[in-house]
Amino acid sequence: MVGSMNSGMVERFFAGFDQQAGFEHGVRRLHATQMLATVFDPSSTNIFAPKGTPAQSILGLSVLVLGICAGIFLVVAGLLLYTIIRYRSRPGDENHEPAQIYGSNQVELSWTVIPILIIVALFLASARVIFVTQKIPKPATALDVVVIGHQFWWEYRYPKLGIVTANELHVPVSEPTHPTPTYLTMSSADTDHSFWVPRLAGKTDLIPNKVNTMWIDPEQAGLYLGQCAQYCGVQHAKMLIRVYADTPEQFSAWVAAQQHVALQVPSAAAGREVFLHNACVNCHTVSGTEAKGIFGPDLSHVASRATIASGSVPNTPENLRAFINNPSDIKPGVLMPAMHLNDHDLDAVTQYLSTLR
Ligand code: HEC
Ligand SMILES: [Cu+2]
Repeated sequence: MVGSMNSGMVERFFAGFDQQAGFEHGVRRLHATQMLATVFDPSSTNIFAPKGTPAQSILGLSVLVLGICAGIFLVVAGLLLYTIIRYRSRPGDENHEPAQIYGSNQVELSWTVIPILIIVALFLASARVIFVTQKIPKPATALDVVVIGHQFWWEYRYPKLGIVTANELHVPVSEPTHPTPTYLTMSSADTDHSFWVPRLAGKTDLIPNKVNTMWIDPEQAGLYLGQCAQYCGVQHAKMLIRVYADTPEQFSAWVAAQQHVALQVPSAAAGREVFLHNACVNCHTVSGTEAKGIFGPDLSHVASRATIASGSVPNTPENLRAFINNPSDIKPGVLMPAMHLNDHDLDAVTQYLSTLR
């Protein structure tokens, strides 16, 4: 079936799925034969390639459920096929009524009791995975991160480290011999969101006035992609998640850089003035300045992020400028207004933000 689809169709079909992975690998042209490769691409959001304990146990459960369902399918479809062939209408059957059967305790009991047993087994298996995942004691080496969902971006706070950042979550890789899982304490500033990084764990909803928790323990360094999995408004689709599992050295370097007060590069003084004299300061924080807004992402280290606007576009000077000029061009429905800066101010503020490493 796949082979008969023309490759243009396949490309268009997968262009959406591959948008995020595209940043890392350059734009790829997919052909029918590459389709499977894409599905199993390690950087994709493939639920069949878990790299963390919760995702691993969910996969185990999924395989069990899929196995049981496949068994049921084979039995039902097999009986159906057998009946269709064995009892099909044959020449000479026209004037002949089949035997009329009313009620059979044996058959009725079996088709009531067997499904109940199957449901109970599936229920117990699911409950076990949920309880085991939630019960695992939190090691003293665990990292705590507060996650706040916003329309349409993620706020990450590391209370013990004094770090506030957005959209790109950095966590240490968790070696089985020296587990350093990350515990996420989650809530929402506005509406319901859902944090889902399929290769690391299941979904957890972020609900206003309620605190939910989950943990992740990526066993391999690298980038894990995810997505807000609860429709939260117009730009829900561009509320992407990027989890960077850093080696211990990378992680301490990242922490040290984030703990620094935002740089004040002399050559960016003009852009800093533009930023500080516009409404930007009401919505954004830049540490060490009077910009203390909390409605939008913290920009103290915005240049250290690989993407802007919650993973929508790579963080290049062109994209940064285009976004500040008219955020809706990149993210229609975004809650940052177009600030109508003139070209000179736009260039200056872009240059300033590019220095905030
Ligand atoms: C009314 C509040 C508001 C004002 C004013 C505002 N912003 Fe924003 N800004 C936001 C919100 C909300 C976002 C998050 C957009 C998203 O990704 O959905 C954002 C995102 C950004 C981002 C992307 C950050 C990231 O990490 O993804 C940059 C850069 C930015 N704003 C710069 C500016 C500049 C420069 C100004 C002033 C010229 C400004 N903003 C004015 C609310 C505001
Ligand atoms: Cu959302």
